[in-house]
Amino acid sequence: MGFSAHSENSPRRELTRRLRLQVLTDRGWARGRDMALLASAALEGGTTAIQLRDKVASTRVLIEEGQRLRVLTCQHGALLIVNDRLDIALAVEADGLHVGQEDMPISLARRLLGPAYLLGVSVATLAEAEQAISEGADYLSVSPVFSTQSKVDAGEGVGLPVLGEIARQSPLPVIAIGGIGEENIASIIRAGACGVAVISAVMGAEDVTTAARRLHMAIEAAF
Ligand code: TZP
Ligand code: MG
Repeated sequence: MGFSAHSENSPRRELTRRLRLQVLTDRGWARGRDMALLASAALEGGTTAIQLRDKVASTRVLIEEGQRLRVLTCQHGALLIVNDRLDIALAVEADGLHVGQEDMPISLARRLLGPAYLLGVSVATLAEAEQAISEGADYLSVSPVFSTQSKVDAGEGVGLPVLGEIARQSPLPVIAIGGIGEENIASIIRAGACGVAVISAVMGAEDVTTAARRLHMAIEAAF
């Protein structure tokens, strides 16, 4: 599969469009509901990328879940990104891998993935952004922009000024994650992000489709 930011068929504008609304899977917020059903509901509401993120599931379960998400994302023309696990990204033919600062080094991930996979990198400073760009990232995720309960070790939010500075300096698309919901989405887009990544605002909702639709509309309205 694969979705290259560098190939002729996938110009940056198309990548940017598919980074509008990224929803991360999360077992806690799912509260026992089936992940593929939740993802399907989120995609119905206009989610443009699903990120498979699970720190506890077995490799076998991750592959099964990833394969189901692969089918769903293809049906909706959405991206499938895998958090941290390069082996799972390859095994399920995802579009890309997302790594944080404590995960596999960016240049090594790029080398193992080859050019056909997207590589997203979480950054909190301009220096981290510069390093990610020089080592082969395709997009940056400023993380966390606001403080959040969804990631225990996320730390304090870096705030809108840091997001704005990274977005201004970056030649790559920049999205934002952490504490984002309908109420602050416009400020994120106005600061320069091309999209957002969320957990609780969609995965925590009773009506996941409506939650995603409202976020998607708020993003589009902010441009
Ligand atoms: N990385 C930085 S913040 C975060 C992750 C995975 C959690 C975002 O969750 P929420 O509920 O959208 O704040
Ligand atoms: Mg990580």
